[in-house]
Amino acid sequence: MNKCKRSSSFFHLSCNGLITIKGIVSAIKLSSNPGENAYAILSTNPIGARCEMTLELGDTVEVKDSAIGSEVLRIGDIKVLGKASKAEYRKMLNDTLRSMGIKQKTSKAKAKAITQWMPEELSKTTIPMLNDIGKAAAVFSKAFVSGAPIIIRFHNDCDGSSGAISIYRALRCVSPKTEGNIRWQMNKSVAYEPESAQSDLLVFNGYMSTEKPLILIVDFGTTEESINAINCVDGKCDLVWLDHHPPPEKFPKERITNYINPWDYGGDSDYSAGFLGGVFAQALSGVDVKDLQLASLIGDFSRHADMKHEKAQRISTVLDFVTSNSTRTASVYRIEKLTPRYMDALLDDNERFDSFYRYATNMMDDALEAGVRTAKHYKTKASPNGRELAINIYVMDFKHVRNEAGYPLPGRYSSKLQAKLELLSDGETMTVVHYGNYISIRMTKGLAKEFPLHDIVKRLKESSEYVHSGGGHAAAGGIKIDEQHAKSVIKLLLREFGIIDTNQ
Ligand SMILES: [Mn+2]
Repeated sequence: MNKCKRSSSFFHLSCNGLITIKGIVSAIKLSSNPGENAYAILSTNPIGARCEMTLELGDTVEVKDSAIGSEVLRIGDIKVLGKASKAEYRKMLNDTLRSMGIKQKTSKAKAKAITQWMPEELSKTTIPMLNDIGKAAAVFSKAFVSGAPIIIRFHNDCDGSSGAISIYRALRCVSPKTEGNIRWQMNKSVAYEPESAQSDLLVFNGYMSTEKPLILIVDFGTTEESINAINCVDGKCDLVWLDHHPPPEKFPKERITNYINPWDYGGDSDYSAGFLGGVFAQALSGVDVKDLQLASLIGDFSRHADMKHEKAQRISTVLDFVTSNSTRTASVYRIEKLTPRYMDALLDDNERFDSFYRYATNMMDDALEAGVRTAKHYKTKASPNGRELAINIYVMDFKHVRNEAGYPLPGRYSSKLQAKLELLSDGETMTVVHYGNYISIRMTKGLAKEFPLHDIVKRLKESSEYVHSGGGHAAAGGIKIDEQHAKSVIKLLLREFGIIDTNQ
């Protein structure tokens, strides 16, 4: 189902009549025992293996074709020919990228294949982006084919994971025989945290590589809270960032090797990060990931979402479920390590996929029912800019739906509950779900236009010491508060909308 171009490799006939392939040692995963080192050998048929002899970075080697694919290269399988010059290395890198069909410039035909099926607004944002996506894909590909360590951090939701799976599929097409030195890390925080940056650098310390290590971030981190982490990795690796959250003024884009955000190309947050990840994946390999792109729009409640697309809708539910899943879930649905490989296999296994879908749907339906039943409903009016708005505010305590399985998670649950409450209310609607030290807020677009979440958070921060920070999109986000003072913060929030008598 995933059409992709396989790479052709250039074999050489060496003087003793054996078919060999020439390559350059481009990365070494160091082990405390050098005999256990793992090598990446850059060639038009990239090799990843351990070796009976110790190799050095930059060694030009000749490997017997018959040994390619084996875990350990035996002494007779490989010969060191000498050190590669810079020019030889560059040539090998470029030949490799070319043989895999990776180009920095997106051809007209490729641009057409990427965009022609898209809804007009999404394609309008995508077209001016393709140049920079191509550059980012080239930076990424160089690290990938040369085996430099790469850490891919994706947000733990449908949007982030659909982006990651798309990229995983693209890489499987680019290089079916080696996965490079990639680590996939689901990121639970909305920021790129300094601790994560430290841990990434620690991983990189375990490698030597001709190309810089690389961090790829998908669907989170565009917030001032990431600045420390950006400072921490600055200059030590390349940073490729695919996100769609609105960039705050002080966000240091210029320090990020390739920062791609639809906001900079005439789009907005309704252009989901999974959709963007899909475009990136297509730039890498031409792989078809439309289902995942459509699922990401549904998962992130984008206005471009096609809710009638059944397959995408199901994918979105299952990805939402597995990314929220906790180890306390019933054993059949328990997930130990959530990687794109695991998720891709799940999406491909019809029977398991259906069973996950039904389980998740039932749990969500029960939780929504409990939400509608227990939410407190306040009605109010506001006239911003002379326009009268009827406003419904629903306040709900997440304890009524929290369960052993950890599904649904409060953030996405708030979005679903908002959608349900919108249908039950006249006028504009806001859903406020509180749990622990967090208040999650969702609004209709009309309400968010007049009262963007950032403004609400700012005003609450000014009037209460219990409000620590807040963020997200204009119509969806959250506030971090003092756990003991949730009620008083909600009271203040309601007061902002003229609701005084709250019995909160
Ligand atoms: Mn997203």
